[in-house]
Amino acid sequence: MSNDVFQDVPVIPFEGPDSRNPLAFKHYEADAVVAGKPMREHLRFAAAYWHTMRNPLGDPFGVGTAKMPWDDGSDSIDNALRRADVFFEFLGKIGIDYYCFHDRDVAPELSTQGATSDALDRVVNHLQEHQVASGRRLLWGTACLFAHPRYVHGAATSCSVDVFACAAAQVRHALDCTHRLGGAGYVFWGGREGYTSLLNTDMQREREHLARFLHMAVEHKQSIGFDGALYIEPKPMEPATHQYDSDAAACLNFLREFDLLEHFMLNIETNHATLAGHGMEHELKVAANADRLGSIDANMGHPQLGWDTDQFPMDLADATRVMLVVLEMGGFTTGGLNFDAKRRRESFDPVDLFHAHIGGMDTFARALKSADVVLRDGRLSSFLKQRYSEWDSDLGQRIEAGEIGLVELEAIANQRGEPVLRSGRQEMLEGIFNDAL
Ligand code: XUL
Ligand code: CO
Repeated sequence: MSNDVFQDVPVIPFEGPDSRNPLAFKHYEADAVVAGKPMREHLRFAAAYWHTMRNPLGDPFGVGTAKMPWDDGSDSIDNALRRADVFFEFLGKIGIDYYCFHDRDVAPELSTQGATSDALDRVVNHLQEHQVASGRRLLWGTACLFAHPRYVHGAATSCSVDVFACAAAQVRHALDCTHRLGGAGYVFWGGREGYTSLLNTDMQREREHLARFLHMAVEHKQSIGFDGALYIEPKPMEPATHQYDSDAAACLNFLREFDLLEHFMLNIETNHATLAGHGMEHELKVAANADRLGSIDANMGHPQLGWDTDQFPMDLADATRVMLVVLEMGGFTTGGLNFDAKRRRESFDPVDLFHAHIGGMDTFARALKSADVVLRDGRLSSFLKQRYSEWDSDLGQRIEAGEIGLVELEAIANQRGEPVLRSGRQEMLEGIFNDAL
């Protein structure tokens, strides 16, 4: 099954921070124990099939540049099987334990529904053989409900009931494939579940259809005995002008409104947070506070580009903020860090796949260690606790317990006089955080 297309690339070794070898890890040491468990178990890295194997690196102004000598560009099943071989060779050399895919990344869409389904089943069998041979696992699967022209008006939110049925067929099959591969989760990202104009959109009807669709997925999941997590992946826009899953708070509200909350976790992506006008840390905390942080699409945007550039996560401070939330919630269970990231168009050589993933993995290894330092140091958490300590007083406790009303508080406020406030010390705290990096 091996093509050995990456002949010039060794299995990437850990050489430590003094190494100058670009094809070595300086910080990611899979089995080194940090905060009580090996790095690989904390980080649960996954490679995204769509970017690693299928992204030609085009942009709105130019065609793809990626060199993929193993790919003949055809929609043949042989080509699809060969790509899977190359992908698992890549996973083995880079040392990534998990992967994620859309149905249409791994297998072609053919001229009939039956042929397309058969193609997917054949490729999934092949992926399964690779999983067994390598011990690597599926972090999550998903269905591509946004690329084919039939989804121009959306999939579960299409004005066409026939399109809704096509989307249902695709999700049914993708869920079964994910189950068959022992996937730890399944993602819904609503790329076209939204609108470009409210003049032609019945927003409430579309939201109700989306909820019904998700309920069907829950029912199907239960009927086949799939016990992986279901995730919603928030994103505010692009390609739609507005997506119904626009950010973590909107998703939580949607799930609550339609009685879906107990069935779904969130898969939070850094660049989507940026597009929503939030920090990644904000999105993660919103999800974690609701006990709904399931998994992460680890990437980053560009400060000067207002679109989803899906760059590899190389920002140590931001990655440390991510790992702080992950450690504080006790780590991933079904989720992990999926590199939903693509190389720049200028980085077109196959070896750049390695440089990109090494960079992202080393960033998160350092982030894990830095977050552990922050937590063990304890100054930030004790400052936070201290900042709210007045709420531990008798008065604070009575307010929190709902034992006191406006009139009684007015009397207390009049009696106590002007409150004495303490500084928020933001810059001091930022310094403490930076010390840990
Ligand atoms: C698109 C995006 C998707 C999802 C899976 O911005 O992030 O690739 O992660 O459909
Ligand atoms: Co994503």
